Amino acid sequence: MQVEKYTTDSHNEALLKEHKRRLDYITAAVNDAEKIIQKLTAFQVAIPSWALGTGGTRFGRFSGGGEPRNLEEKIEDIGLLHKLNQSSGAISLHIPWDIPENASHIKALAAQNGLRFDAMNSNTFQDQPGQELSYKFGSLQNVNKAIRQQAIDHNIEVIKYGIELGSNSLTVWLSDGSCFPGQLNFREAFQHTLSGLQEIYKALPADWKIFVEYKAYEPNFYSTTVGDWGQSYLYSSKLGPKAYTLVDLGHHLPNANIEQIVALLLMEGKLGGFHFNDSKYGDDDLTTGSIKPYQLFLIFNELVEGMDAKGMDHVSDMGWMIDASHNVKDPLEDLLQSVEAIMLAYAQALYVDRKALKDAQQNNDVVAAQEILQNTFRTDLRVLVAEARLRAGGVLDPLAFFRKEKIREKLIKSRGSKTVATGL
Ligand SMILES: [Mn+2]
Repeated sequence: MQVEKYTTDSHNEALLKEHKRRLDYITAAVNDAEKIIQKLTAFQVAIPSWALGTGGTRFGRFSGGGEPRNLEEKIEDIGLLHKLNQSSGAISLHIPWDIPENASHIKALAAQNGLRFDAMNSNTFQDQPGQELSYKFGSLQNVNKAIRQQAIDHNIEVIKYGIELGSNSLTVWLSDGSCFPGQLNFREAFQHTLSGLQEIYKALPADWKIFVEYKAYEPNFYSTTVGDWGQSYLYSSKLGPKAYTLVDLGHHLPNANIEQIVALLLMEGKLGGFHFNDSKYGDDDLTTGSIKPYQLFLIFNELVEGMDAKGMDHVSDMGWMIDASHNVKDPLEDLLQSVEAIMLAYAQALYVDRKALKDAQQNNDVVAAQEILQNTFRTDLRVLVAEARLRAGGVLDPLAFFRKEKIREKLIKSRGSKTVATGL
């Protein structure tokens, strides 16, 4: 779907005067606004190939129409998002939902859309048509060696696809676990999983990373073999320097202190990837920042502080991705909202007065520490995010543009109203 330059130009022109007024106000009030804008311009969040369609639950799925019918159209959708916000310049592929049949063609198409390939995602949580052995009782943890081998081989195949596309990381999320007490020998399940991951690790190219994603429960409801950050950390430290823990915001038990988890993993040099979403009750996969924006800010506060303490590059030293599902919203509008929330939380974290916070902590001044964080959170920095977008060639108000240009209607017209994208 092509967006003509004159449409973005006239959109920006119409909003420019008010934008400048707000920008002047905030740059006068905020120290280092220019530095924040530059960091925002560089920051990119990957969009997974399974997030372009309407999501569903086990009860149903209500497609909105115009969904991408193949990988090429998914790349075009992400290219469109990136064109509007200039912050979605990467795609994360899921195998086998989105196998790149012709890698050089897919690579070229992504490049045309200004996208690079983020982490590759394997799938041993479903049985595929024609698959010889079933993952019903787990993949890498399975008591059957042949099933474990099948899961190892699949992950190695995913790495091969990733090499062809120029990706440099593999995310392994296992649904392995048990639904009932007694079903599983925990130690044996761990050992099997570890040796499977070790085989996959051996197949990684020298400059690749492997991310071990954890999840507290679902689809298994009694135990999960990579159930929390401690277990993920055990695997990633036993595997070696190319292995990292991946934090998905929705994969914790209720009220877990995710900002503290992030801080400690960064301290140990073992946080490699991050999946954004939001939730009220479980792994709800809702729009990032829609339920707990303050928590998102607190997490970003630890991310920025922890990465700076290690001298890490905010853009390239972490795999940033949205991992959400869109049950009732237009997926593209939902993704625009998520990216906006992420950029805003990042901007706020960059704006925290580190020295003042450190002083408050050293003096046990609890009130001052809270004031510093909450004053930052309550400062409206949205105009800095918009300015970064504008400078990079995007539009001032992506959602308004999407609606005014009737982009979904155009997609339905060209793709049809009954299309269903592969994915969740
Ligand atoms: Mn995830």
